Amino acid sequence: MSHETRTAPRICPLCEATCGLTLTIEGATVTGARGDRDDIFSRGFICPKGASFGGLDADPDRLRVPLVRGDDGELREAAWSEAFDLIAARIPELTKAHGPNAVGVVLGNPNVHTMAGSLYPPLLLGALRTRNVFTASTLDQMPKHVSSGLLFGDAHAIPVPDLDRTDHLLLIGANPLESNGSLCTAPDFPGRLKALRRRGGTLTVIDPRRTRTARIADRHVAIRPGADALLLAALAHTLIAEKLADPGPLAGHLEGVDQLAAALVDFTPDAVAAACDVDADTITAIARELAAAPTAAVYGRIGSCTVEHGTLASWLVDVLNILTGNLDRPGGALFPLSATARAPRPAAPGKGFALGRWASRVSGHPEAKGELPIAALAEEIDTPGEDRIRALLVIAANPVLSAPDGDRLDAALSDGLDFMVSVDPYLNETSRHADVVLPPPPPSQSAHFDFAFNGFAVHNQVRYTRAAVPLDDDRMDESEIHARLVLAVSGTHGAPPSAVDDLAITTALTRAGAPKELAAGLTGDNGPERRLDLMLRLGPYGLTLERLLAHPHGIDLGPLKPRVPEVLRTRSGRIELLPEPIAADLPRLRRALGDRPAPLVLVGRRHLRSNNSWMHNVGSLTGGTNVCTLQIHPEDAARLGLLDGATARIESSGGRIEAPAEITDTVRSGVVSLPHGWGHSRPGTRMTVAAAHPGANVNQLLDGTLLDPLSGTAVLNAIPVSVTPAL
Ligand SMILES: Nc1nc2c(c(=O)[nH]1)N[C@H]1C(S)=C(S)[C@@H](COP(=O)(O)OP(=O)(O)OC[C@H]3O[C@@H](n4cnc5c(=O)[nH]c(N)nc54)[C@H](O)[C@@H]3O)O[C@H]1N2
Ligand SMILES: Nc1nc2c(c(=O)[nH]1)N[C@H]1C(S)=C(S)[C@@H](COP(=O)(O)OP(=O)(O)OC[C@H]3O[C@@H](n4cnc5c(=O)[nH]c(N)nc54)[C@H](O)[C@@H]3O)O[C@H]1N2
Ligand code: SF4
Ligand SMILES: [Mo]
Repeated sequence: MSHETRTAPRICPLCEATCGLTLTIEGATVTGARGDRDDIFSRGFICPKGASFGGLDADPDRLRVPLVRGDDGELREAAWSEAFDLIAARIPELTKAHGPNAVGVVLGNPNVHTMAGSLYPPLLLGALRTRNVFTASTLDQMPKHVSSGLLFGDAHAIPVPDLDRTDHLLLIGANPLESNGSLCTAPDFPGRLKALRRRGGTLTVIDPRRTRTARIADRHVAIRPGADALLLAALAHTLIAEKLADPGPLAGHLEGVDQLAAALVDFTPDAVAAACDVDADTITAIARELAAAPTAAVYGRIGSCTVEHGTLASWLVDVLNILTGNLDRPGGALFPLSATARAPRPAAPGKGFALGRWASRVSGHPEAKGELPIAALAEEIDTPGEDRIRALLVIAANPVLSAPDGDRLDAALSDGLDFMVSVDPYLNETSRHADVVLPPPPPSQSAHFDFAFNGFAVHNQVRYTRAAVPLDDDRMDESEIHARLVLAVSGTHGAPPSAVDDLAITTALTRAGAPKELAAGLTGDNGPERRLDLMLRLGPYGLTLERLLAHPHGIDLGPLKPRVPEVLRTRSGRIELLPEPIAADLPRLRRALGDRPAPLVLVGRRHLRSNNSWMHNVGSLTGGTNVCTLQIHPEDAARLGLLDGATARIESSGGRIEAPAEITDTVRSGVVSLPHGWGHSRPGTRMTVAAAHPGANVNQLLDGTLLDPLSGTAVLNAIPVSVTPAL
């Protein structure tokens, strides 16, 4: 291998911002990363995670070849063929003996950051036909999918704020200055917020913490956690009561306007003020500002989703966009149109969105979008009975840390399974239980295309980067890993992986009603590239892979445009403002008006140099302020006799943990905050740096029973806790 220094473009896969990077490569090693100034979308922006691309890529703890559990119970390195032989021997046998639901599938967050994770899981689930499907969505954005499904008939039709053109942004439970944005793909989100203010626009942030985002806002409202649905309902109520609601051209596409007004009648600013701990005048002022702004967008994220009324809050976000005439108009909230989306069809009634077509076996949780709540994964393994999960395929997920009650799940994975596979670069808290670990190559050796995030981007654009470094001889591309997994579980083990891509191509052509001959004309070096080529050709812009390769810094497809009514897939063909499941959940919200608030509740937080549970193993990203401390307001600390740096004991109905106290007035009184993704203290992992500073697993405070009922999403914020100094 030559050791000359060269550069290569690579889209950053580390968060939803999808920045274009320029990697410096010596031999086969990435020695540097900077923002690509020519990238048509990110224009040179980079954050500390992207700048650490080289360290993350070359982490010596990354697995290189498969691990297989031997007869002695220990994991040992094995050949790829041995690993897949084992899967092909065990999974079909288990489904034959116990039925398809005996195999569970867990899909984690990085699947939306890899090509493989977008292209193959649908085929895997199609082959397995199991109902035991769990993903990170039920720790995250499932409420938004459900509300979009009900309002617009398509769970993936999620409007995003038109960040670069709006005059007014109402941002709820999101902290893009640390997270770089979510369900709103916008490289340099901080710069875009500052630009909004520079052009005379206003930013309002609703967050119980004075976050970095709140600090650059015109107005910060430190709401009581968990009360956003009430606040949003009062905003909608005010718009209607003060006759400020004006949906504009959308009016002809709405169903249920009068019913909505009636359903919200109890949620006056006065009625919700105490529960929100926000005075009625402030609520009225926010509603009036929203109505008065030339254009405005309401945007809610984690703090509005992973809460008891997550689906209602997510629904109300778009109700406000609709009532103010901002949905589907420039400067408001619009539906992006990505290059691989299905080409727009003429507007027509659709099939609508069904919830609860089946239920989980043990607790009877309704499915949403074909998924069951990941908070119920452990009980589906450790509760005896027919249809119990006996084998588990875990792809890019670490639910022992990311989901409620890791201790129970840890025990279930250890004692309750006949067979487990992990597709993961690390031996961590979850993958340590696998019988087979299949490690994907580091990102420098993988191609990248954002199938998911282009559909949530604030500007229509498309970019593709091929692997920057050739694949090591003993590694396997993640797409090939996924394709072989599909073959292994479906009894066609031994067929070439390209057979999976060919099947996907034939299916896509049939579905699109396109001529079969198109398949022969596809270009690309491998199956995933040919599939990408097909999706581009069938897509709304009629692009090709060849064109994309000719534009290594991307192709600008223009600002977001109105898409109503073409985007709607409801049965009525209109926006259904008050869908039945929402109406049926509103009495629960009404009852919350009378709840006595818990004296102390816990919320989460993210750090710019961290990402969920898997980036604590890179030295340059850890330490400093990126630590697992319990943030607590000085008044609360004084009342509880807690000193800065002292160990605090945090207890909730689901469990108890300990963490050092960090006294700070950035959290409001009555609120404490812990980050998630910590708790790297279990034996049998291979994450040296992370294990040296393990932190505490905040999700051990939860027992998995607290869910947003409509979406099955775990309640991860606004959890009643008690805090005491540890003795
Ligand atoms: N208390 C609390 N809990 C939370 C949250 C919170 O705010 N508070 N946030 C939730 C949210 S939003 C999410 S999305 C979930 C995330 O939950 P998970 O998806 O379970 O967690 P991650 O830490 O993202 O784990 C990703 C796994 O993928 C592996 N991985 C990394 N890169 C790759 C790759 O290229 N290929 C493959 N195959 N694997 C890879 C990592 O090693 C790791 O094991 O956590 C949730 N948990
Ligand atoms: N650096 C970094 N970036 C990330 C991640 C990461 O772990 N680290 N994770 C990625 C993932 S998977 C996701 S989903 C996104 C998430 O992206 P964001 O949603 O922007 O993430 P958070 O920083 O968790 O912001 C949630 C905010 O909600 C506030 N909050 C908590 N409870 C409530 C409440 O009841 N009401 C209101 N109004 N606010 C509340 C919290 O204080 C917090 O500031 O970030 C992504 N980007
Ligand atoms: S903001 Fe996100 S995509 Fe951009 S460099 Fe940082 S981690 Fe990568
Ligand atoms: Mo997430």
